[in-house]
Amino acid sequence: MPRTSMFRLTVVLAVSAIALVIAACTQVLPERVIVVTDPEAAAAILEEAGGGESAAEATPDAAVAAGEAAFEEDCAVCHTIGGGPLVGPDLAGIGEVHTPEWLDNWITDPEAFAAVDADAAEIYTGAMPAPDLDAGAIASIVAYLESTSDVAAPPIALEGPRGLSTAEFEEASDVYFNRCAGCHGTLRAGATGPAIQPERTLEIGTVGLTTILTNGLPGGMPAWGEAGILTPEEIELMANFVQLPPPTPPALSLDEITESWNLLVPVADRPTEPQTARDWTNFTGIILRDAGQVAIMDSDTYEQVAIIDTGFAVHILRSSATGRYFLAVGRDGRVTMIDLWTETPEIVAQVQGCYDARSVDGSKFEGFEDQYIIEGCYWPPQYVVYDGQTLEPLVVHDVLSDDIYGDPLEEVRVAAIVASRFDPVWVMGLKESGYVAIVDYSQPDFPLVKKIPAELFLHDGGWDHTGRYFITAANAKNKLMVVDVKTQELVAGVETGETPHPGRGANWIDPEFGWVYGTTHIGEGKLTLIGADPEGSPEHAWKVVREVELPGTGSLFLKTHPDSAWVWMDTPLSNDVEESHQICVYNKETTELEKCFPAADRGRVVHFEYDKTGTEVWVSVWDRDGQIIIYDDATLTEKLRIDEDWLITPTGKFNVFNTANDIY
Ligand code: DHE
Repeated sequence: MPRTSMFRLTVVLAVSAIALVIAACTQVLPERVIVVTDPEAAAAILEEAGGGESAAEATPDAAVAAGEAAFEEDCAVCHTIGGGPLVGPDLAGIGEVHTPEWLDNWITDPEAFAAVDADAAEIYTGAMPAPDLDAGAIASIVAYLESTSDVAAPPIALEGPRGLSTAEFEEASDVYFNRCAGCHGTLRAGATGPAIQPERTLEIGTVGLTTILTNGLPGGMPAWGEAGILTPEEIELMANFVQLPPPTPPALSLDEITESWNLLVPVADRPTEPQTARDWTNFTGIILRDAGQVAIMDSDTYEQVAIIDTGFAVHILRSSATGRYFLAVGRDGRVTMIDLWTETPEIVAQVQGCYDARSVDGSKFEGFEDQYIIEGCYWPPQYVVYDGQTLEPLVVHDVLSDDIYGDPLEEVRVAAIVASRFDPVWVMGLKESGYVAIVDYSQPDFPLVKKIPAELFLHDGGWDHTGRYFITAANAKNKLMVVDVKTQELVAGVETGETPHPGRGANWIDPEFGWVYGTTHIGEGKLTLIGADPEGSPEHAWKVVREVELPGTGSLFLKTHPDSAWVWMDTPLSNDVEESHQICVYNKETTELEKCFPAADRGRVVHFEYDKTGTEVWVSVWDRDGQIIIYDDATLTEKLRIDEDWLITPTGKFNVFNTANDIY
């Protein structure tokens, strides 16, 4: 029970407000709470949660000293005592608000305690984790908190942002575009990350925002400051910028897109057969993200065949249906078409259809190979269709609409796009509105012919093994959504774990469940397999059939090959440096994790691609001083490490044969 009601009210309000803000930051909604009034039930739940011990066995002074050390080690990242709020509230005087027993139960397991205690339920948001500490350590922290009861918390300053000069505003807009917009949205309305419009950010305040930007948050918000990516000055700038109303970037019309179109080599001037003696179908394109380049490698000889200046931060490569052209799309919305039939691969056309984009693909249906190209925009909310040989812009279509629940939107981003082999259609995920949309390229004007309600915040995804089902992550909803493109219906939404991120995913045959589709997760260390064999194993189709624990969170990509015994997985977004260097390999036959091993001493080890024969796996060391490591797939041993100056921030890799044929 509260000891000082006035004080309690102040602190609880502050705690609640900050806790709500944290919930907003991590997109964890306040839990729905059942208040248990039966003391025995409460005791049982707490017992199960490991709580219930309330006193340190050491002498009071020793307990306080031990508690202070434990607090510094485990709590001070989020809390101060008298230093003002960080990610969590200032705990000055908390001993006046709650009894030691209450604090002990709360620290031991906030979630379990919130289920049985009304005061805990009031402030529980899901943001505070149960610490990995034994009962004695928790009791000593409580003793320390009690000992600081006379420390006064400074008043919480809700000053609002400082004014920014035009130059500062522009600089902040650039940083936001490069670092933040992908997850939080151009208009900051949220998607993979939470909404960070002024109504939220003003509540968090400059100090809170600075702390979050510096230290990150559980669930995927990077520690921009700790990681050395943003300087303290940039963090201060961004903490102020995000409290101001977001600027709305302009539209981009078909005429403007056409103005940007640059046909460097007309079709008549291109070779009619390959001019290279190399097997160009076994070329692998490597994105050199921060160099604004794509390297083309000969995967037979490991030689670098060309370095192409594509421009700003290429995100993905896709191969045209015949494989002849690599299509690169940059964050700045520029599409680059690279011809692989020339003696040395070269750019034949470029165009900018968006200010911000992540996806591109070609037409793959029989009779339409290499005829059309689609680009999906993050901003403006539109897709653009181009001629498949020249990149001449043909049409622009708006995708802005209400979301699947009827709520109005100002921003809808085109996320993953796949090209069907069974129909003349592209299938794309519309992030904010939650629709899977189908574009028919056999019709004049390339209309969006169907919008299938799926789930909000669609992100990445790919085909099942048959190419009939499009499986896409609603990653902020922890689900994979499955759409039958033949019937144009949603067939399932499957909860797989915290923030699934399949990339294009991986398809293989499980010894017990038949065909499965796998995803790893950004938010937890787990490989999840869902049944993907509705004909051979209908009882397991689109259900979780296996979960395999992985050491380390922050996985982005997994990959396999029909002839491989393994599934390769990365964990580049782990906040643990060692884990961000590791590779984990799953054994398809034993259905167990075969091994995890460190692959590099720097950067982040990310994204896999096989060579055409499916016998070698290429992995990137994503660093200014980057590397490509090539493993023998049969033995899982390193075959070659390419460590050359031109390997600046290698990220995605795309083998022509595998990409053109959707082998993953
Ligand atoms: Fe990606 C795929 C969006 C961050 C490397 N990324 C995709 C796709 C989307 C997407 C929608 C699917 C395209 C398709 O299939 O048509 N990515 C986003 C983001 O919004 C996000 C979270 C933040 C951002 O601002 O971009 C983001 N992505 C990253 C990275 O940080 C990575 C590792 C490096 C980078 O370039 O920024 C990265 N994304 C990739 C790669 C793919 C990808 C390599 C393709 C995987 C494949 O095998 O197909």
